[in-house]
Amino acid sequence: MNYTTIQYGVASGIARLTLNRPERLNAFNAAMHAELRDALARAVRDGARVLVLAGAGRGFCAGQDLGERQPSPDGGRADLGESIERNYKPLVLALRALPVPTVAAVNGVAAGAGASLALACDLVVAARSASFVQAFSRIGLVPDSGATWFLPRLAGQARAAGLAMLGGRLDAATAADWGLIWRCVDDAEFPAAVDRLAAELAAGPTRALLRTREALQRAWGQPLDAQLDLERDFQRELGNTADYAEGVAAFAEKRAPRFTGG
Ligand code: LHQ
Repeated sequence: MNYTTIQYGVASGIARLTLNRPERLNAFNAAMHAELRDALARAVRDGARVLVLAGAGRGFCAGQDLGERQPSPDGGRADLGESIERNYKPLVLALRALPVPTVAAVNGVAAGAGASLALACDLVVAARSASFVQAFSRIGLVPDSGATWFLPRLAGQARAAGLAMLGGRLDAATAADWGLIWRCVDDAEFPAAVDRLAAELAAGPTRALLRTREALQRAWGQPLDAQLDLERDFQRELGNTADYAEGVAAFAEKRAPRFTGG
């Protein structure tokens, strides 16, 4: 598939996927959804060990392209549920299930479903000038693409309600203070910080990182006893991997491990 709304490339185990409609702050249209789905699957086929999601130009992603989903002239009966069913839900689930760690490199404003997309990634690093906007209430909608699930879990109920109901801009530094994202870095250091993070994850014990994602996610929905069982099962599995053997050998030999993801 040829891409017209995203840029895609893989090098040194790092797949970089850049939303590329800068004149619309990288808002989603139907083509971008199709290309994103294609590129996520391609990154795995290309042997990537980490996926970095970023935006071209001054924004990260402004959510749904509002020019494409206008209310119908006869009284606002556009079926937005269909957009979610067909595009947003599969995208969020595909990201959460991607068999490599994911990084959202939030270079600028992330609004509406664009913010949800970032929060669906394993780690979110944002430039200090970036911001997060739960734009939905401003246009009479409910937060979607997982926002009502992510926000209270990450930032707590009170902050989730303020963000979602008021729809104001949250600057990247406050987003980091509130635990919504992993880190906020100065703009000048942002590209290098993203590269370092991506390289570290690409050289990591991929299977262990994926089981870590899964364990952290399942912890939200089950009691401690069940979580301890899950950790036991994952540890049992990972104890038989080449990466565990390598990690222990590297420790004994006082050198950095060379993980292969196996
Ligand atoms: C845009 C957009 C945009 C088109 C900026 N569309 N052009 C799911 C199911 C189905 C349908 C409904 O939606 C959903 C999920 C959602 O994502 S709903 C939420 C949709 N997104 C929004 O409501 C955000 C709308 N945008 C904004 O509020 C602002 O643009 C933000 C806060 C993102 C950035 O503000 P500024 O930095 O001041 O930039 P700007 O407003 O000047 O935008 C720059 C250009 O980008 C401008 O075009 P222009 O031709 O005037 O230069 C905007 O019209 C365009 N743009 N967002 N979502």
